[in-house]
Amino acid sequence: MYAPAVSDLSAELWQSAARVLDLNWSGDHTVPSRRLYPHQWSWDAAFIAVGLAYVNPTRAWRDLRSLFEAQWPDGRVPHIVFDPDTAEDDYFPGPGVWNVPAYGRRRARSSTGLVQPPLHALAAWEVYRHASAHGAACVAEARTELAWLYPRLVAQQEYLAERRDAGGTGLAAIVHPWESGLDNSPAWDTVLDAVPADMSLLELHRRRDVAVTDAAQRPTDEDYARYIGLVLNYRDGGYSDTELAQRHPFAVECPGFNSILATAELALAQIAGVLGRTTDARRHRDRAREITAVVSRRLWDPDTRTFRARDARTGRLSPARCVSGLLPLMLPDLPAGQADAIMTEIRSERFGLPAPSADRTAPSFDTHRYWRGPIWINVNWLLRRGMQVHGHHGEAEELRRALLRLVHEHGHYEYFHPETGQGLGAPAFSWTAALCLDLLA
Ligand code: 2M8
Repeated sequence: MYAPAVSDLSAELWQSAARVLDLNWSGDHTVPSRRLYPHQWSWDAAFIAVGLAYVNPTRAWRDLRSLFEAQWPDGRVPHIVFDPDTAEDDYFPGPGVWNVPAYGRRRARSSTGLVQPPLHALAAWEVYRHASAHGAACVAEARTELAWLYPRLVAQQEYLAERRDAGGTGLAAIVHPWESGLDNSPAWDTVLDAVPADMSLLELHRRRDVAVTDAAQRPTDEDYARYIGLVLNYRDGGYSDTELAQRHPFAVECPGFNSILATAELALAQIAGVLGRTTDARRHRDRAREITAVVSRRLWDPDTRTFRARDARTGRLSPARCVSGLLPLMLPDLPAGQADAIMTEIRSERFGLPAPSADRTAPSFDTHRYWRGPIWINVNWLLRRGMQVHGHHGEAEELRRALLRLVHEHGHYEYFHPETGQGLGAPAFSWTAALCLDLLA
């Protein structure tokens, strides 16, 4: 294991982060948190691999492989892969609700039918990039793993580009707030207003999250009634994406999700280059530019000079300013005027560094409730990459230090109070720990 030259304080943080990842290793994959999320989550696996690249690259590859072994024949990578050794009651909604066959060949692990932001190509590229620090055997392993993953990563992109283009515009639509990774973000409020909240669903199904963590820090029962209603509608349609906008009440183009989709194409271009696939590399770069152009045109609100989520059914932009609207900063081909506008928004009283998950000045801002205000390390890590892409190195460094300070003072929590820094949600949270390793390196 190699550790960078760091101060004592950083050494302490490095060790505690590595310990969290060990604690959450199941023997096959890393869980986000033992109590709250006892299965494997899709974009968590990507963030976790970024951190494992420093302390245990073999495990990073195992995590990604584990997830992709549960990939559906249509290319979708499920948002949760269930651990068959975990009881149905340990997470809600568990495998019994989703009723999905186990696609994986290695072990019978069933999954959900939803997806999450496709961050895995970037993660695979990062793990590969760091392999040389661990020696020749590790480089050889990384090449084998990249070759195994590449066609699967391409299939994941094709699923999103072809089956999820609900608006016919060239962007991928999400069919559930869970697919954004930013579950109860105010970005979905106006769309969800039109989705019935059938509270009787919560009599049939008992929430598990509020039994193991503070309900004031989680989505509300009304949110959950809508979440479950959407799951049942998508499930009962056979998880089909045909005529989504007509058949399903939630089809939204999220600026964060689509910026990650384009970033994945850029990472795939790098991977294709390593694998000697020059024509494919060029195709991935072209795709990244195409997606960027549509994000720039379709999700931009010229009046407020911000990016917003768009309802693919009505064509309306969300009125809420959220952290997802800052993520197009990750795109190198974003027009300079739009990148500058994002930086202006970050520096404004509405956000600041580290960025909270939603506009601090909005009436919906809630310092405790999950994706409606608290600070999350993962989206700030993505923002920092965006700052580096657009040459804002001073602010990227300021953000890096602020994130490390937050975790050092308060622990490896799932999210943090945007005013006091208090740790919220689950302690010993995997992506917080994993990304700390990257921020320290
Ligand atoms: C949260 O979402 C899950 C549902 O997928 C939940 O609340 O039960 C989100 O923060 C999501 O982004 C994350 O991937 C997941 C596991 O950490 O938890």
